[in-house]
Amino acid sequence: MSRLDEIRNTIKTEVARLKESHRMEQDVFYQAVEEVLLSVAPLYLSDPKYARHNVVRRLAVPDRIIKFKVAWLDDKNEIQVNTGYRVQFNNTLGPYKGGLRFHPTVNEGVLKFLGFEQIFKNALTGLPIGGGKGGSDFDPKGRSDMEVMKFCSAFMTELHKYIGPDIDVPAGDIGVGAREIGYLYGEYKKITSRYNGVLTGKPFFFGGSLGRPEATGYGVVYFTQQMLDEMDKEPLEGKVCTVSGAGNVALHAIEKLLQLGAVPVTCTDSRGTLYDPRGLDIELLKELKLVKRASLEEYVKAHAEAKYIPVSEYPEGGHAVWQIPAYAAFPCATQNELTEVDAKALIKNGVVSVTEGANMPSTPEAIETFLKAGIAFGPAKAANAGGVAVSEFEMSQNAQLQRWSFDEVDRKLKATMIHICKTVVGTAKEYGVEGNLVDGANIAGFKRVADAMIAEGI
Ligand code: NDP
Ligand code: 2IT
Repeated sequence: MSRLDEIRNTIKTEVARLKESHRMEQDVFYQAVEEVLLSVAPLYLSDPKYARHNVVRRLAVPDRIIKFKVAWLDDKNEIQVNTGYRVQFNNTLGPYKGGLRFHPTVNEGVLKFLGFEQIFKNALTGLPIGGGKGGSDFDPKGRSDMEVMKFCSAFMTELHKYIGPDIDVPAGDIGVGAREIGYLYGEYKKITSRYNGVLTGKPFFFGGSLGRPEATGYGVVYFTQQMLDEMDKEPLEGKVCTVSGAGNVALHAIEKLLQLGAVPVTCTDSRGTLYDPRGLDIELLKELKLVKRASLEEYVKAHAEAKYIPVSEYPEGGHAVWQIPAYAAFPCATQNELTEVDAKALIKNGVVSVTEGANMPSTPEAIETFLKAGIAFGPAKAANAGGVAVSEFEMSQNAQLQRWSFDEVDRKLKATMIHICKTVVGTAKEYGVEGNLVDGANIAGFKRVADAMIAEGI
């Protein structure tokens, strides 16, 4: 083969790889779409108007996808280039609302799945917010504060054109916390000279809401308390719980579980699982993950009774965290992190409830396994809606130039989670799928958006 043919072959292989990865990118989006559409079949059966108005087609295509280049200078003065996105999915119920994710796995398909889920989650809160999501393939891990700041500034240089308090209001997600939101907001103000509620999850001293950092994790636990009550199961007090993730959602779920007298014994990061059978030391975890940004392995140095299981020792097709016996499980890391293998292990070990803190953490096979076994299963779009609900409270406070106390926010958050749980349980019953909160959440969220879309015309 000539050198020229060799080069052509390499190019062909690369194009095929790109094509395949583009196709696969969308898999996670269609996984989310299929789940919602299968759930809403009873609604379609009950009222032909949804088919007549072609609601599915109109909901499954985002209003627009904004994709842009983010060029920035790293600490070595070398030029780095990332891709930025904002998927403005649906604004029928209010301004586009949803987080920004900074993670190397971010691509259009991931953000479409997250934006699609966000429409129904936001609808379930009963608050006036539409659905959107954005982010970048930028990896904040190992980057200095200055590099994160420079990236955020470059990202906002483009994003500011498309957002606004009554247009689209981004917030945090994986890799985006108060630090990143602070830098993004600083740049937005510099460019626009506006001081408004364009982002939520802001640090408290420039307009953030008390209770927003805690909201998703606390909300997940409030939802679980209500779900167990509705399903006549024993409450969480004194019960062993397993949690995955070690970020914003996981740490605050662990904190609330400890406050209630439950015993959370695990958390995970991308490198491994930490298991402390006596119950986790939340102060140490916060110090390690939120301040030092260190590995969970460090925890064992202070608590010799704890065990660290690296990813290399995970079971085939599963994850160490879900092999540990628990009364209640809380997947709070990322999508598809709880597989059928994991679901079977949890059930074998007597799990009673599973609540999704992350977005779509359970695979479709795992969900089916839980539902068949009669496990109380709290789906993400209902159970983790506390974060976006308090984001909306932040928008309200900003619009009125007011500040609510932590207790007021927490009270409203709890009321919202109870309302969502009752709605989802009630909807499942009304549509003949009692106890199936996946269908209950999808039908209730879908119906609210679909009815409003129909009322708006084409
Ligand atoms: P953080 O960035 O604060 O934490 C994410 C955690 O998950 C980290 O411990 C991270 O480990 C781990 N993780 C991320 N990706 C992977 C992976 N591919 N494999 C294993 N572990 C991984 O994010 P959040 O806590 O904010 O978000 C967690 C989940 O909750 C996401 O699904 C998010 O969409 C969802 N969510 C977040 C809300 C919020 O308000 N923040 C609201 C509702 C849902 P490591 O540190 O090693 O990367
Ligand atoms: O997935 C989510 O709900 C979030 N990342 C929070 C979105 C928000 O706007 O607060």
